[in-house]
Amino acid sequence: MHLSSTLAAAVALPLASAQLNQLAQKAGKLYFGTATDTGELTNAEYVSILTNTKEFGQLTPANGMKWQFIEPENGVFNFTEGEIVSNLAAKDKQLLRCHNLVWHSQLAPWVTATTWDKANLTAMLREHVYREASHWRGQCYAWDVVNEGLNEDGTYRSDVFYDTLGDEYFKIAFEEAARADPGAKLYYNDYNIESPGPKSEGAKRIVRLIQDAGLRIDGVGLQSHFIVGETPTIDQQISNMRGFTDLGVDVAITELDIRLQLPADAENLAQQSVDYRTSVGACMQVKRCVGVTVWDFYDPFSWVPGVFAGFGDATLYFDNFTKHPAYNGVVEALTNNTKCKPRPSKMLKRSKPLIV
Ligand code: 9MR
Repeated sequence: MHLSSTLAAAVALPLASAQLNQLAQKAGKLYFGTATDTGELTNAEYVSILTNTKEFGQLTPANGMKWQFIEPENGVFNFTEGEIVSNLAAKDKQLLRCHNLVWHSQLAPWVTATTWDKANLTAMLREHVYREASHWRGQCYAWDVVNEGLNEDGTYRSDVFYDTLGDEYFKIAFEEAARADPGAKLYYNDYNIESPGPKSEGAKRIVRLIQDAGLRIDGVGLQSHFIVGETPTIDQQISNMRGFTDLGVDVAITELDIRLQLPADAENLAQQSVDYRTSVGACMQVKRCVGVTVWDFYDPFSWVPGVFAGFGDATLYFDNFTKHPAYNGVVEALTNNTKCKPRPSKMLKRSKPLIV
């Protein structure tokens, strides 16, 4: 190769070969990761990207650790489905976000079919959380201990756990998870808590509930299932994250995807790129935002088209494995915001001068 073309290639290399986990770690984050699911692992091209630790340093099983798989009958535990992704992560030394211990959805039918009282539901819940979390002891970087326990107005969601135990069920779940796996970071995880508002306030109330009970909560997971053109602004996302970190917990973007109204065109893909850059950029600006997880990275494996008619193309890779423009939006966020902007000092807000 001629020297000048070698040089040109070398100059072009950083962006062309930029890979997300590598860039995230270089910028001081713990990981850039993705959700994945067992049925997807027969696609060789998909798996080669999934297991490339320069691209993804963290995996979340999208389904395999949910109650319906783990305890399909009362007292009968089966970890096989969850182990497929946890073993894959271990093989390639990827961090594992474990998802989830308590959720109103994807429960085993017997849980909702049983009539519970406080005593027997407490015992059953303790057993479920302890057995599941201790099974993966030492393997989970983080556990989503309770998932989606809030209504949109910030009040607690009515479900089998809340209706019988009230907010006590959060404490039970966090207490057992901490006992079962002292090394795992324990998270509350939800959607629509990515900008300030009543639901985000509800999530803060949960953090304080656990802390005031003398129990451990380490983080809040911001799912971040967004719509192109409707993503909260970077300032909203940053101030929201700081609302949580001010309580002494970490935050993470745990399920990022940004769906567009099909068909994709130059305009909505360009906006999607801006929107991905905004969310990842917010995490970059907040020191205790530990990392970003996308809710799968390949359009055919996204949950979006099955749930939102007319919407899709929410991830970073198209059907043919070419990258969305949004991939570069993420790269820009990971490379341009490597330093955390200093926060305005609390001292400046003092009304009276400090007497020394
Ligand atoms: O990606 C998951 C999909 O395969 C399941 O069908 C769906 C069932 O509710 O759950 C999806 O994952 C959800 C996650 O567990 C919690 N937050 C919302 C996610 C998307 O629905």
